[in-house]
Amino acid sequence: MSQKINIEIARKILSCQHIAITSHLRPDGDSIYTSLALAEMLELLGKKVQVVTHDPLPFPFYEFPETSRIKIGQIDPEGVDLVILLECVDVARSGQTGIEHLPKINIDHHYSNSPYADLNWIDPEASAVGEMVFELIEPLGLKITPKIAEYLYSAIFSDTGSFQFSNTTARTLRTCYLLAEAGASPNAIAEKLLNNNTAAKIRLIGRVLTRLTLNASGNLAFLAMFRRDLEEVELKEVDVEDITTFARSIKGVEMVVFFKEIEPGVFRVSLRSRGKANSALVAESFGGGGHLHAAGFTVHGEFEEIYREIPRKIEEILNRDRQPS
Ligand SMILES: [Mn+2]
Repeated sequence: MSQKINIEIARKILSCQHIAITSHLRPDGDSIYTSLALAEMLELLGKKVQVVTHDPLPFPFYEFPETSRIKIGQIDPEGVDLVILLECVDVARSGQTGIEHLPKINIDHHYSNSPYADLNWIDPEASAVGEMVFELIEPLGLKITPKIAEYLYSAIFSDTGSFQFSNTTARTLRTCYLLAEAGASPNAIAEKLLNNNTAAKIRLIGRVLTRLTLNASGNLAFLAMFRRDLEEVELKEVDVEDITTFARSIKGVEMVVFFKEIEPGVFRVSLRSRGKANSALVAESFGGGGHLHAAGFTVHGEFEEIYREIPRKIEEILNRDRQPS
């Protein structure tokens, strides 16, 4: 199945001249580096290429020189004969508004049942969309250059949480083996993507971690971050993932509940879990949503009250979910 569709997609790409590549709102390492790899591949074929994302790139990606070719905003449809959408469940997810009339290819590794493009390649078994785009190199008649290798490896490294998440498979490692052989440096990429923090961010994490609490049974960890924390270390934004990772590494902890003050009286609650603890189920019961191991919701009210009520309710939901039915 996937064998055929990648060849069909390669054929379509070869027949086009001016190709726009876009990905989803709030771009991440996979969507950014897969876009760059694909752009590199298409330019080797002599295509005219634009890479566009609706939203600005998050830290640390905007600091890397190779990402400066990504245009933030809308695709310029003038002369474009093909749009490739990476990891977009529908066109709306790309934030692009002027591309309805253009031929489209949809490449995604998230399960979906809305094949909205002219060619749709959905492979939920792939760890990253970078792992899928790797499978276009050969049908496009290309060789893996060191640059393509670096970009695709970076995409996969990002989306697998440095090969730690459950999406990491033999196929992932085989792909990365071939990319490393073609010139991607596992050490240089890990250094670049992981060890690029500012001192301010580490101080902030330190402050937030001093507030860590656990419930009586030790399976739930709670963290809170207020706007004054960011102000005091002179930071605007911080990646929630980096903070919850520490709490999630505690032995016995199944779920981390991270309260982040958005404005006075409004908190975004991020849930990160492992094993059977269902983050989506908890988030949905508070009007939010997400995936099994990562979800979130928003609450309004005084922090003291929220911090008394929410943990108790989450415990109830998880206990109920564990009852054999
Ligand atoms: Mn991805």
